[in-house]
Amino acid sequence: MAKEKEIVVSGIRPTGYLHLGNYFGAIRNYVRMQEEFNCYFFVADWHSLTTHPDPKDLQGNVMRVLAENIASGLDPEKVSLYVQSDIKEIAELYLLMNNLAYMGELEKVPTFKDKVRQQPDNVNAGLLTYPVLMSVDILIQRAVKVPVGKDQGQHLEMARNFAQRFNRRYGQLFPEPEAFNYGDSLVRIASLDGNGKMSKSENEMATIYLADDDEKIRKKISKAKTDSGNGEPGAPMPESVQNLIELMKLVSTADVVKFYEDAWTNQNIRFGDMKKQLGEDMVKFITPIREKAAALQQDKDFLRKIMKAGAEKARANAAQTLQQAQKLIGINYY
Ligand code: AQP
Repeated sequence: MAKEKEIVVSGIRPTGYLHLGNYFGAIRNYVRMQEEFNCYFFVADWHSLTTHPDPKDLQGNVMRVLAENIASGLDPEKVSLYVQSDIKEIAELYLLMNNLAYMGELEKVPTFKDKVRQQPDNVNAGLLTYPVLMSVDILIQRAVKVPVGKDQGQHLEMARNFAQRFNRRYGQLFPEPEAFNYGDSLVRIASLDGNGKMSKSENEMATIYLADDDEKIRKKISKAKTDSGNGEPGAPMPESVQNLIELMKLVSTADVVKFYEDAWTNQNIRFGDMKKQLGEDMVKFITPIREKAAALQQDKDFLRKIMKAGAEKARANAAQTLQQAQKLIGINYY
């Protein structure tokens, strides 16, 4: 009998336009994984509610995330592509799991502490229990691998803790999921202004979106932070230059990368030329994805059909897990 494929889960919040961080941290791995694994990929609409998105924007954002994933190479025939809120079983397991999550550990999560700093007037309970919901998204499908960027590493550790805690208290049910990336380490795409990572909700000019047009891509890269000169001989490459080289490694040819790395070492790097080259290579990379995503968004019925089919498969699998969890906890009266 053929060996059963390992289960993979990952989600993206519909909080704005997808960007290079989402692509290289998450989607690129999804596309490769769809060939080898049993994949569940979802749009995390419940997760986006912590920041109170305008109800009239939400649907368009969900559709765009679906379209951009498909345009990036995800095949809805091979994976189950769904929207989180279509899987009501997640909400029930989240309620159950919240009883195994402790205030102290939730308050210590760095992303929670960041949000408290960024939005002190909106420190809601959903924000605090975000890692519990995220863990349930993964555990309910009994996933063992989770393709995510580096920013999510700690949340994965929490998912393993909750799985262990449940298994110890009630009996073995959940495998312990691991963060996954095809390279040696998890990816982090830095923001172009050198402040933190590219992200949907922050500094538009420092983040390259999959929906950006050619001119915008060129302009953003031309304004990226670089050092003013070549630095002292033998000086280590500053982070801002390293970040551009890292982007080049993702979209340019090996020759181009080597040319600019050598130019830095030989102290004759010209940042203007480097950014122009990177701008052109980035345009070539993004244009086909942007165009395909735009066309897909014109066909809402097609996207709805995909979300519905994805949800059916994801619900069937989630319902089995929830039933077992209820039984282990003792909530099985009939
Ligand atoms: N810069 C990044 N580098 C590598 N991976 C990244 N991811 C996000 N940013 C980077 C990965 O993308 C997946 C979806 O995560 P998300 O929906 O939380 O994306 P976001 O852009 O971080 O979202 P927001 O709404 O802008 O959130 P904030 O600003 O709060 O971070 C994940 O796999 C993530 O690792």
